[in-house]
Amino acid sequence: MGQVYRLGAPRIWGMRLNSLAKLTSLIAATALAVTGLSAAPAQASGPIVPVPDKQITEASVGIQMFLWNWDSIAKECTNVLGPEGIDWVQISPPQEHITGSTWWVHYQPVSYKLESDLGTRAQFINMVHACNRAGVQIIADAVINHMAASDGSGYANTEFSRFNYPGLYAPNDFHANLDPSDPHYCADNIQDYGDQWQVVNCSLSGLPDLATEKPNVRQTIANYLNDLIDIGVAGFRVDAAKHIGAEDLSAIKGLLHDVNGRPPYFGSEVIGSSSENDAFTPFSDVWAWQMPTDLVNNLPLGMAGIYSNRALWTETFNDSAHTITMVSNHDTEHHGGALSYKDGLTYQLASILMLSNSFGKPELYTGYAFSDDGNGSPNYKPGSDLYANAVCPAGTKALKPQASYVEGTYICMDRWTAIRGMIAWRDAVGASTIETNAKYLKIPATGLGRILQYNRGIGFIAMNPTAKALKTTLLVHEPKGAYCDVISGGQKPITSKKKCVGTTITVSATGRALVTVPAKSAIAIVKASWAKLN
Ligand code: AAO
Repeated sequence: MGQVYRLGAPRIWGMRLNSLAKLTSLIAATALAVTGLSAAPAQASGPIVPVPDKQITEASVGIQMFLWNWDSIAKECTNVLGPEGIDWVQISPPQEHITGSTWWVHYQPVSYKLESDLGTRAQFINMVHACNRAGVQIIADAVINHMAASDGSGYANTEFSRFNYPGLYAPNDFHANLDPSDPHYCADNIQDYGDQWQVVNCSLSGLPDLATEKPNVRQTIANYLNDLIDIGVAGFRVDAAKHIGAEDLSAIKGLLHDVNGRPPYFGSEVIGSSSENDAFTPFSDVWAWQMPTDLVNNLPLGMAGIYSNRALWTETFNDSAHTITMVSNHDTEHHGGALSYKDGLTYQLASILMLSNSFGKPELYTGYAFSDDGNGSPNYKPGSDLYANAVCPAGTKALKPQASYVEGTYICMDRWTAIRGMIAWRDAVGASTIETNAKYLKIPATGLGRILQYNRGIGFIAMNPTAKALKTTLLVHEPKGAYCDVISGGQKPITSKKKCVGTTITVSATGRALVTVPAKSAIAIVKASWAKLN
């Protein structure tokens, strides 16, 4: 993690490779616009700008950047995400969608053209290349369980009807139109989520369910995903994976091109218990669905509820090596059931807690300020049919959660000082686990007013969920010296004049420090030259 791939762009025939890449992209974009993108792209020797050659592990940090347009993500990768050590970005679905101003139009595909209100194919390619150059992998949200629930003309003018997508799918490629004697035939919506047959064969909320057991359907989906891989996408968040089913999804994965000599990364969206997710872990990661609920129910009340009976999250979830931890995602933020930017410092603290824990692969979430769930982003300009570039809060307002945001402003939590500091902290502690010896791990016994603290080898953290700063002496178990707190000091907590940017924490020869842990926040130190003064 944290490796930044800043290869100077090599020259070919006196032309910088990135200029050549743009030119090639444009030619490819034109060709695909003409062909309508239905043919399987040939396995190239690899994308023009290679995918950063690293795997997503527990030492990695990812972020979902919900409804950021491609140009804005490209800039953020170069200026912020790459330099601060973000390893992967989950982007919104890139394919053509139904028209409309709600955010969820993106979850109703009408073709696999990379033309959406988030950007053109050329802009998409440019983003992937910019992020790859910055060392940030792109994980695309792949909506492949279903198509659109209506008839009409799509964002890029593709004419479609609910069960007919010229060049891609005919009516009998959907479960609802199979012969009634077919074991996969289902013309209804899912009525009972406890019935696995319905979950896989019937429709999710009226969205026409693709017959992913059919070889031609699998191949059409694979052609789309291979197109993304050939551009330089590292992997996929598979939308509604639960409704595709593990058998069909792993078969589709088997049709995909390799990324850096390995199968592409897969994260399967299977909302529910760990046992429901078990079927997907042989070939993909899954999310820790109980975590947002735990955090929203317990964190505002104190650390005890989260940690006391949960043995550091390992009981409820799938194994750490296959679990993506989360505070929120676009569904929970909009439909409810999780902490969000509206919870200010508590939301930030939940993200700090997630980043500090050795369990799972953390994924941060950042979107835009909204007042009405259904209306989508106010950043969407109906006249232009496009998302404007993401605008983050300006100046010092960009550095921490704000009490309120103008509607449509992007939250940009990747720019918060504490989050930048914690990404660096996690990078430093790497794969080391939490010292569970009671000497190193202090779990609050009950309720408010107690600090959760633990040591992860070369790093120590203490978190205070209460609304009051707590001044106390803590046994941090780090060597004597002056440390610069990364929560208040960020990714580079030492100034050029060898002073702390934020709080200085002095550790005694016995490993103790008198600290003030700010309200709804934390202190975190690392035994490394970039964060320790002496
Ligand atoms: C829109 C309209 C609909 C309309 C539809 C078609 O809102 O009224 O019928 O168009 O015209 C997004 C939006 C939808 C939108 C859709 C299409 O969220 O509002 O529908 O685009 O435009 C289930 C799925 C899961 C899905 C989730 C929303 O399993 O895959 O519903 N998420 C993804 C995306 C999502 C997207 C789609 C899929 C569709 O992330 O953004 O929809 O592409 C239980 C079930 C879950 C179920 C949840 C929520 O979960 O088990 O399977 O998710 O309920 O309904 C505990 C329990 C767990 C429970 C959970 C939540 O964790 O253990 O079982 O609590 O209650």
